Amino acid sequence: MPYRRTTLSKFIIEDQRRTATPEPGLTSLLNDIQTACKLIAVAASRGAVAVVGGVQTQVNVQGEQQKPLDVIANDIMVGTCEWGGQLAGMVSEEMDQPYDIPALYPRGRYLLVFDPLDGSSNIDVNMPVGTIFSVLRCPEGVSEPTLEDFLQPGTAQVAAGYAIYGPTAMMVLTLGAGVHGFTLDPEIGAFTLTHPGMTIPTETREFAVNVSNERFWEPPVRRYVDECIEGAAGPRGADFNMRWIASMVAEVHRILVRGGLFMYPRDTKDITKPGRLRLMYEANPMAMIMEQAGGAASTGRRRILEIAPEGIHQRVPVILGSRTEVERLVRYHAEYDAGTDAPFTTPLFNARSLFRTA
Ligand code: AFP
Repeated sequence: MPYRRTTLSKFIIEDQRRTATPEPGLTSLLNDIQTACKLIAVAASRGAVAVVGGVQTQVNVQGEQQKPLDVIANDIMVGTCEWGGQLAGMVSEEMDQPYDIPALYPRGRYLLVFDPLDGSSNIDVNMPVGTIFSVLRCPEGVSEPTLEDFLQPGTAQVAAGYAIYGPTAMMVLTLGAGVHGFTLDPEIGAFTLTHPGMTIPTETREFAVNVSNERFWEPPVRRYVDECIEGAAGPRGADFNMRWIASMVAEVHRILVRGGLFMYPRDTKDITKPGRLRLMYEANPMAMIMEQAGGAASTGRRRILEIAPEGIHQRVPVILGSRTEVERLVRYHAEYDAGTDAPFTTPLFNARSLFRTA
């Protein structure tokens, strides 16, 4: 009976009743975020029939040329969440500096950090994109947050989640007690609980990485990918499958549903960037979701959630997904750093290790 379904709004209210430490205002903020995601879902679904003429795009703070939908999605997130009285400030991938809540609106006790449209290079080819968000507490007594007030580790997140705009629009959310998925029911315009208690299989035979960057990777990453590609004939003794959608939200969602490993590791392609993905509004929210679902998220050397941010647009290496595979990669990095990693050879990428080169 569809009217018996639990909507996201009902779920959040009931969750707050259950928790020993309710977060006043969080329900209202999360409802504003879901409204924004519904609006972005409509904008994304309209594609080329939505005349987006007149949308001013520019090269953003990331050095990336914005798509019109990047701008539209950012405007929707800001305009939907700024007025409710729950936020003291916002940070977006699309805005150089933190966004101050206009004086005409009351300020609240939370900070919202988000990537309004992740995977936007997929928009023109009609592939899945998404919105990623992270909710932090504004420091006690602060109503005019500075940039430094946003620089909190991922362990400080109150809530984290994403919306994925694919064949169906879904929201996946964690409030610190598990991960739950909600599917947008277009007939009633509500996200309804369809995936309660999502957990990631600890084992997997599927990995996702942009292999075109192989020559820029560190040896432990090459070792891991080489072994996956060697499959049953190699040290892993099993064949692996590979995926790469170039949309982190889609990769993470697939991993939540069936397990897997996703990584955008450190590479030397641009030595000024320690990774491609941003800590505050991509790595941290996804890392919280991974851990809450029984997975793991690491830079290869550090638990992502424990990193002390140095900048709101800071980039980090990201390795996340099924716990045993993340732990294997962490071990490979440790062995490499200690100079004890085993020699490995593979006909695919030639022989490379600390001990042999070819
Ligand atoms: P865009 O939002 O610029 O498309 O970047 C998406 C992303 O940050 C992440 O979602 C993908 O996993 C990754 O970049 C894809 O990077 P490559 O284009 O280098 O494969």
